Amino acid sequence: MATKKKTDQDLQLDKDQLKASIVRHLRSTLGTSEQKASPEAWWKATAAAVNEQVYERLTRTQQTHFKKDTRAIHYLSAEFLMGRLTSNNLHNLSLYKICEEALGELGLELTDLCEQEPDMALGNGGLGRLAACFIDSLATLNYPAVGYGIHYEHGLFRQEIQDGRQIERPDSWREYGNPWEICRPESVQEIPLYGYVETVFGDKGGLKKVWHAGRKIKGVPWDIPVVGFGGHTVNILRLWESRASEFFDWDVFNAGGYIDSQAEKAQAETISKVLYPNDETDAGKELRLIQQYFFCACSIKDIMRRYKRVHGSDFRNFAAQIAIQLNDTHPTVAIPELMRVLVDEEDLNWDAAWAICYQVFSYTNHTLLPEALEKWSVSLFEKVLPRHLEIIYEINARFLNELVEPKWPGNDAIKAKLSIIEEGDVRKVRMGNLCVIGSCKVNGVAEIHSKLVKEDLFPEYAELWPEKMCNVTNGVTPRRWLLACNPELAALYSEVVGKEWPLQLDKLRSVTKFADDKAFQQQFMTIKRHNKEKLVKVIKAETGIDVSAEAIFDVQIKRLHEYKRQQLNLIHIMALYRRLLANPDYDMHPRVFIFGSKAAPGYKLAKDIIYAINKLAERVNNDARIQGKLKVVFMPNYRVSLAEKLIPAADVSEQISTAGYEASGTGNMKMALNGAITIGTLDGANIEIAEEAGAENCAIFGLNVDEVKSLKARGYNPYDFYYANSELKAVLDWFDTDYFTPGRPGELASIKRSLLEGGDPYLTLADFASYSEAHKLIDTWYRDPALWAKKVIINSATMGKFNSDRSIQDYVDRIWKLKSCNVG
Ligand code: CBF
Repeated sequence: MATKKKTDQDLQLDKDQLKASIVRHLRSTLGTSEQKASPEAWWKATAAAVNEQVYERLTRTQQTHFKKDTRAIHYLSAEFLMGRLTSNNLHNLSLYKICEEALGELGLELTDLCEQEPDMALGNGGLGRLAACFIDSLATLNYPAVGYGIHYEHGLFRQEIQDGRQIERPDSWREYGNPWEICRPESVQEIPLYGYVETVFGDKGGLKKVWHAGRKIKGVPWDIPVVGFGGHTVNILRLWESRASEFFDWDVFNAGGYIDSQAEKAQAETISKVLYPNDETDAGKELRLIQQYFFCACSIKDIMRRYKRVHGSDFRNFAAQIAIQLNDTHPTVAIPELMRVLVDEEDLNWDAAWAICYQVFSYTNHTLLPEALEKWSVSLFEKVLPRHLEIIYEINARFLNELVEPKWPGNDAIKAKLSIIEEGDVRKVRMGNLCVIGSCKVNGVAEIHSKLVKEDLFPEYAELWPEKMCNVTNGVTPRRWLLACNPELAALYSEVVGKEWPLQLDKLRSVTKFADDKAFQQQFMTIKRHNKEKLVKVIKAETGIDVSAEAIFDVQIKRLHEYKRQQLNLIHIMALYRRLLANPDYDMHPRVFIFGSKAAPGYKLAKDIIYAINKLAERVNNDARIQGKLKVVFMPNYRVSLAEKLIPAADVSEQISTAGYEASGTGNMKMALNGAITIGTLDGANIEIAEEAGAENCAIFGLNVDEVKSLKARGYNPYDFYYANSELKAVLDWFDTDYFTPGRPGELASIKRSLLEGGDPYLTLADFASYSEAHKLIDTWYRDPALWAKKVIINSATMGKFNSDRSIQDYVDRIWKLKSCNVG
């Protein structure tokens, strides 16, 4: 019997209904009582009550999408850094206030319950968090979309700091269950691996390839509903968990081989066991390639299943219905996989299959770092995915013969460069090249980055296909990164510009007219002060360090990497410390430098930098001589939920990468939106932030992209800067002493070595003097409260461009060509 579609109004709950639902779930879902329930049980009961709403809307969305048979985007990403979902879902369903009141009547604080939720840390950093913002925006804008990824049992490691050093601990985000995910056994997929390829005669007379797999792995889907703001559309994020095809081998088990019978199960489950904690290199090669293939193959099967449900084996509509975005090179193997399915399983001829593939895929590049453009050895590919290697050879041969040869006749050097196969002692498959060749669009993530992708990384491809290369500047969801994390500022904005700003962030621009208004400045800065006071308590609780909200809160939060230059921040703090020791009256406003950062476990220098920051912190924070003018805080276990506390409290946003290395950055957008001034290089999205806010409202310093290139071309010698700047020299020499590591001289010397003997590849010393000047400027500005307030208000009010809804609309207009689908 057909049921009537429920409207948003039918679904809306009031406080009493929500309260009753929470209590009912506490008893019937959690099996406990109001008297006995732990905070965790209350949180889960609240989530269960909210899920009643979520599921109704999810079903409604899926039925509408099915009925309308709409074109959809399938966002393939090895990482989704979702963070916590409770507050986000409540806000997006317009239930936050109602829930706060309902729980209040039960004697509970919603914010305390939210703290019970472990972060879903299925990503390393910017790339994974971007994917999370994008699926939020897709649902908000009512676009049919599915996110596809891996259901890692352990997300990014939990970082502990012991004696200043990073210790990695496993992250078990779902050890006690996660109320936001739904297992979908009805959509399990089976994936082949290893084995060999046989050529046989096909039914239609010609030759046909058959892949005889050596092993099969089961992919079990877990769906995380993605609630759009307003609650109209609820899309899904589908994450695949690996399991053995057969639970275990009964014969072996019965014969007494209890351990052996479990071996295959353990091996299969390893595939989705851990997220690789390194976003810049390809470690654990075989497992990593299998991970990538596993989730891509499961996703392609899922896409096929859904398509065939409506269209059967008629693939003429496939490219019109299906768009697939490759989030970096990690899901590249989806291209040969779709070719394999179309040619080998669906019997399409090569040209027809390629015409489909080419229209379906597009690729986003997120970095120019050569080590991040993945390459897999041909022999590994041949072992794990023998049929895919053949397909890649075929794609490559056709590309070189049909496109490269006519354009550059006889030019073997260009052929070698553009080939998917890198020749050499170890032949390799270049996934970046495969992505560009197999995608109809290739985009970078900020204007400057896209320009460099086009001109420096893939210039010949851009010559072949000028219309293929484009830019989509990143963005962040203002729902999580302002409405939810900074409620006071959100309320102020709603009062001044109306309640639409979470959807139309551009509306904030009208606030610039109050940038000079004393009363508004006062309101804005009072909110910042409250956020800083809250952070003071968090810092004390997490680190034991006392800081004052009077000080400037100077924040650098991001993965630890030499190109992001935490070491520049570090040596500048050391220089300030020296100035204060030399002259206790050195004129500066008190400053708290706050870091949050994880280093890849195998990245020794990055871990040394964390150690140095902590050792510097111990010394500086306990030195009475400097009268509290300088404090250094390293916040352990940086993650999304911690970012939500740090960002609203930041006065200064450190965005100090070597120009040309940070593709975009998104922390820069979040901090500016929450009223911080960027101290930054002309890199990534900093350039566009400065354009929006006005360069005079940012502290821009250092070499620009062209200057970096020309200094490198001239031959950069860090010793020139070391000898020319006595303060810099003194700071670097400090690393050799035991000043920060009493009794253990030289423990920090690796940092100095990397900056001098190591050649300082990221030009830290070259930018030191101008960085130091920019900090002086910040200090001067801060001491003029009206000037500071004006600048931070302008920064916050002009970040409308960096709404991830705008990014998604750009993807839709420039790449995906979707139509929004009215669900509610
Ligand atoms: O585009 C999202 C982010 O991706 C990275 O984190 C990445 O993993 N390559 C970049 O480093 C960031 O610049 C970028 O904002």
